[in-house]
Amino acid sequence: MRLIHWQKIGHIILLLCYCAISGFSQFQANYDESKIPDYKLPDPLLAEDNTKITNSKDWIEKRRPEIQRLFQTQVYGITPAMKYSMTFDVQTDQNTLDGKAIRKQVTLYPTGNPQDYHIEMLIYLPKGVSTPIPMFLGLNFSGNHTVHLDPGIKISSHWKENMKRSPKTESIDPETTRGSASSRWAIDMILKRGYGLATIYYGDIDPDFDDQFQNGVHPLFYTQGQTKSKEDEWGSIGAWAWGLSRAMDYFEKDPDIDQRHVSVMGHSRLGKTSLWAGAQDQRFAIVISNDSGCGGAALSLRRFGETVGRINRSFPHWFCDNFNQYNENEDALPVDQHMLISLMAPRPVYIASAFEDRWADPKGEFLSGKYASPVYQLFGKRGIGVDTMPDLNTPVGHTIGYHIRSGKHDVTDYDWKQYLDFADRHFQK
Ligand code: GTR
Repeated sequence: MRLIHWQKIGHIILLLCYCAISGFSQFQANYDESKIPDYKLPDPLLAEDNTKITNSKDWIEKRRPEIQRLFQTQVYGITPAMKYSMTFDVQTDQNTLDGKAIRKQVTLYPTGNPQDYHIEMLIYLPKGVSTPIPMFLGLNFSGNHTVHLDPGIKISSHWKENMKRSPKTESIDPETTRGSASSRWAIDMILKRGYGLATIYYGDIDPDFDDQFQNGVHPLFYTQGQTKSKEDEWGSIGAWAWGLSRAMDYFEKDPDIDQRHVSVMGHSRLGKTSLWAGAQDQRFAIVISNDSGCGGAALSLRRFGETVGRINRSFPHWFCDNFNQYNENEDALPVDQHMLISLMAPRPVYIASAFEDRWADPKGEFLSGKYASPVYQLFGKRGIGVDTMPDLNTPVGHTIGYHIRSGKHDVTDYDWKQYLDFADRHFQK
């Protein structure tokens, strides 16, 4: 009798341990503002030695590097320095999209050796423009060939390999997927407004699944004997952001492109990525986050919708291992996402939310912009310029732009129109 009793208790303890560790199955997102725990955001303007930062010089020389280091070691992981000389091949078609565009397809060889690794970039430029063209750059989820029906877009070999991984997708005929994501890429509108668009399939840089970083670009950077990223080294978001910087390296060599006016844009996990790319690489003139949510623009300390613990358990490969320390332990975070936004200063940054995208915490995304604004003031710039969230479909902001549009987690023409207006304003077009 006694034995049975202890066995039962043992089983209950095991079950409780399992639940605590997995935490996952029972995760219940909080969507109630009144249930958000009290929290205190770290102050972007308070340096680690407790001095208050009051001017842009101290921000640039002292505080910014501190914050960047914390995001590197605690959140996204350190990105290795580029130790190779990248080379590339370009295929140009002067007459695509019914004569409206020039299409370039650029194969990037990050190590300089085509045998090691390659990444395919698709570029559309408006035709008939004699000056270098300002650009939007963004990673895509489903292959370059899905952004437009254009039959000339190459289908990436990495995309084909990724499709083979699942019985659900292995027999898909790639031709039937052309243009399937075109509603997210307002290519006609972008070209009409005088901008170019460049995009790369994110799986070309690092396939989006947890394989302890055996594929993608990570192994190119392992030191002798290393087989996976260390706790403070880059995960997939770090690698995707690195890929965006390689696109920028190419832009610097293409005289058709105005590399001083490149806006890096991303949606969702790729919005987290555009922010991290913009934070690390100041060559990006404008940074745009579309519905980036947890680990992107949303404040982690609010614990509204997706949380740090939930994201790390669902996607163990996105951030660095050190970020796991903050699972259900957000109060210990030395940074929150308003400080990621502050790393863009004084460059313009745009944060977009969608009303039905509660998982991404629209209010937390807005507040990041608001609480990054004091850093912009050091540069004599107005940040978001309002205290409370604007009405639906009513963009606000100065150097930090913000809107919440009606509808779901997605990228729509409405979003693109705001990004184009924002770029026109800041590039004085
Ligand atoms: C969700 C994830 C979000 C967001 C989204 C996406 O499953 O929880 O953080 O990034 O995926 O990238 O589509």
